[in-house]
Amino acid sequence: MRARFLITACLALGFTPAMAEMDHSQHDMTGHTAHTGASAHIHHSHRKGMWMLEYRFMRMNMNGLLDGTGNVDSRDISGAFPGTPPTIDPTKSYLMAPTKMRMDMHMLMLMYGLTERLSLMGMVNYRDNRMDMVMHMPMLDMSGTMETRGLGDSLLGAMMTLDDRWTTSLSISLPTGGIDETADMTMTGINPMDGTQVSFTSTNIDVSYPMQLGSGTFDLIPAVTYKDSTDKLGWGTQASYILRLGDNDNGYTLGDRFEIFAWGKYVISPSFLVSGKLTFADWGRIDGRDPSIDPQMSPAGDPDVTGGTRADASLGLNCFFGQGHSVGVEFAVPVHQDLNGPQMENDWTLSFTYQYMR
Ligand SMILES: [Cu+2]
Repeated sequence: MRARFLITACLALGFTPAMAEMDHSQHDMTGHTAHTGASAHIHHSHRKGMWMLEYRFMRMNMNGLLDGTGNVDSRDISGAFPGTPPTIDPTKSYLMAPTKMRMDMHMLMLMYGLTERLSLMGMVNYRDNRMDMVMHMPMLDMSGTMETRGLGDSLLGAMMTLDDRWTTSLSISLPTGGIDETADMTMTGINPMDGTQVSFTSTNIDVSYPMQLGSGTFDLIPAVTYKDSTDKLGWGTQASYILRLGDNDNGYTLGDRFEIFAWGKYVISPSFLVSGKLTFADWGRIDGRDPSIDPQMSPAGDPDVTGGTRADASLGLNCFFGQGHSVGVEFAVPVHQDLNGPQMENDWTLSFTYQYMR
């Protein structure tokens, strides 16, 4: 739906006088090559003195639980005994389980071409996480939602063009995102005896790891990108690694993460390009644990069931308009997931990007 809306918007913009006067020599395929997928996180550098501003919105949706590659019912791994407060069912590992999660990220990035070969980059992001939880009790299910929001980790980086095809980059992630996030949650259910609604509210819950906003550590991110193109076609691959440095203040370290993706794109017209991408990511378990997060409360708070591998396939559409503006959408679905579970299963990821270069 959003893609259809964008196509319509792009077509409308394409017929404005600004487009007719556009200098096409400034907007050639090189520009398209550098910015293949505005929505694809592809590292690139800029000509000397060139600025780029980018806003990216990303929504990741998770649904249900996965152990290895197989689905797990929350009933099989979690449950409570009746009473106040409810105590964990001794035959289950956890008191509650997450059923759904939505992670929203708003990223603002600024790039500047320092020399013909070297570009600098800075990025801040704002996150908004929602997690739905269920607690199975002998007679009823209680469910509720937790939410955390705030500044995430920030990125500073440098990209170096080696030749027409190879780019390397080194970024450092600064721990500006919170790792002491708390949330209130009201759980409600229907009493089967009399049909009345029962509810209770817990306040200041130390939320589980996926609900925290940052890593709490300085992270080093080296990456290398290869790309090539003809007039109409482009392709390439990029590999990156997130190396977590030391332990955070709460006594744990998120797992390192390796990611590689390959993409192909087709230039439909000076204003449009479509792209396809295949991504493979592998990330490690959390090392250590935050003493204030109860590992038996929910699998999301258990460091032992973190880490895994995932492959995503995605389709993207980019549209260029005016003088240096572009918008892009990208939709990704997992084609393979193998998680140290039970962990939340990724369902889809949608991103929207606006870029301005001058
Ligand atoms: Cu850029």
